[in-house]
Amino acid sequence: MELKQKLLNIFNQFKTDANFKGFQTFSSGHINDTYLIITNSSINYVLQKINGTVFKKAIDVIHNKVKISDFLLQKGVKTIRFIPTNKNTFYIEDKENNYWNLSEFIENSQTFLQVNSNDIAYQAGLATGTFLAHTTDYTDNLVEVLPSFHSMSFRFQEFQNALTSASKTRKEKAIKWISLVKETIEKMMVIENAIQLKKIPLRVTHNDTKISNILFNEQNEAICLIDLDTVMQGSILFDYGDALRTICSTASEDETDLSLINFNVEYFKNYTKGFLKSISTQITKEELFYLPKSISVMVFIMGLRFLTDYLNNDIYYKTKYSEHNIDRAINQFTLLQKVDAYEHEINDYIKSATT
Ligand code: GN1
Ligand code: MG
Repeated sequence: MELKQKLLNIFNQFKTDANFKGFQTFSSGHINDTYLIITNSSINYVLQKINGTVFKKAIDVIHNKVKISDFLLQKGVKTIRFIPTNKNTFYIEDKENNYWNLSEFIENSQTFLQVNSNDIAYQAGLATGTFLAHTTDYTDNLVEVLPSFHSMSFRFQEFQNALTSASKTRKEKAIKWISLVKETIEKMMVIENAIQLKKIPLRVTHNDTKISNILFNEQNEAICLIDLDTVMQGSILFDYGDALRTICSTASEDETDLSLINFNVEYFKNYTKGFLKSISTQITKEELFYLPKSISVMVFIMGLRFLTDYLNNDIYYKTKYSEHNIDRAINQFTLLQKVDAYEHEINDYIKSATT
């Protein structure tokens, strides 16, 4: 069936007063398929197909999102609003067993793939901190839709499994980065170890705070976090580090010219300022202590995941060419070196901002 007809059919099963006029594809996500549905009414919509290979519990993903959205909306906090179906569920299952959900598109909004000003970095910090500050007292159950999502030991195990079955060609191509992972992994366990020792609490976290998942208005003020697919229990250190991973990189995740990749320390300071402002009353001393380390940990884990997918012949992330995953891994490992070079400045800034 033609895509337009398919989207129209799915859209019409949701409860709206609007008529489908057309659609646009959002292409920045690596997992799900997301479309802007343009209607004849004042509201347009975001229609999303959940990738069932990655998200085995697609219905739970949608339920988690709706629960968190309801919780925030009841508090008067701006977030995405989900639309029920004519059968009063929040998902449609199509003939190919894919699950779809619909939310309102927030008009006059924009997202960025990269940051280009201190103000945007600051606003992004406010948005992440605000989300975490408002979800910290959420007590209802959330399904762990992707178990061990940011667990370093789990990701390392997956990497080792991939190594045993990887093709010779791909292993050879990745040899330098495989060694880097093996040499660095122990150091990168620092946050997971602190969580296991119960030094770091688990809270509701977003788990995918890259800059393109933060919505801004036309004045470049942050509106809210979007892409609630991975909201589940986690550490705020994941969200802080993952956000800085994309906010401070001077190049996109897909950049292959490594000379363009650096760590923008001014964006780091501005993001941190906004983040700490919005979460100052909830963040613990221990969490503050581990904030600096979370940046390199999140950059590393993303490099590790891209590398693992390359060794697995690209079964997880969407790729546009055969070396795409290894290029992304090299990009992240290059960024890691840049982050390390700013270690002292990062430590000093966080210390001064919190004492
Ligand atoms: C994936 O699909 P998307 O673009 O929202 C991934 C994140 C990674 C991100 C890297 C469920 O997110 O963990 O940080 O790519 N999501 C999942 O860009 O694995
Ligand atoms: Mg995501």
